[in-house]
Amino acid sequence: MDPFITPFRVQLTTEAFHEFRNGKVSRRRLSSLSNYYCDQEAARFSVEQSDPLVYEVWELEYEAVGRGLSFGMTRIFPGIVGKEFFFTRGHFHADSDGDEMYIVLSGHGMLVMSSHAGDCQILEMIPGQMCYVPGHLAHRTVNVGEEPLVFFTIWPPNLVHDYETIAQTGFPKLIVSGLSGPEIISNPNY
Ligand code: PAN
Ligand code: ZN
Repeated sequence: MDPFITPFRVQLTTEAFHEFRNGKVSRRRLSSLSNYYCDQEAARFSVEQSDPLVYEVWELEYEAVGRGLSFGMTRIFPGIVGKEFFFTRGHFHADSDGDEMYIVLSGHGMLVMSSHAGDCQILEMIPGQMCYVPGHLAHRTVNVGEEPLVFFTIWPPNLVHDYETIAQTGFPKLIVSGLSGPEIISNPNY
């Protein structure tokens, strides 16, 4: 295999990533995420009604090449389960082995980060801004707006994603819809 990656460019839009030849796309409907939501009754009802598409990810990873930068585009649709806004599963980078950059393209979100010890930090996600995610913190993105939240992410190659820990514990904080907008509350199940 050619050890060098061929130069390329791509527009930072979901349409362009959709057309991207080498990337892979995954789509997550609520039925594959329902265990992650606090209000299990609301999750079950919504799955039965329409099983909405919560988010989709286009990504290109260079694991096989062992060099380069992996990158992806995520689009989270607007929506609510119980009082919780739609979110990504969230994960740790195993062995804290890679930082990541999130570049917000459109929409309004919250980036929830947590250490293994449960120290939680939350950044607002605003278009035109970049959020830096240190490799030792689990991260989940939440769409708190009425439009899709779209962001571009870049991470080092050979990074192992650990989903199991968050699937078991969740995050210490939840982002819920309150009377005057998004609110941060403690996760009663954490
Ligand atoms: C992101 C995420 C993406 C989807 O590219 O993988 O937003 O979230 P989940 O992977 O938690 O379902 C990233 O953080 N990559 O490392
Ligand atoms: Zn990540």
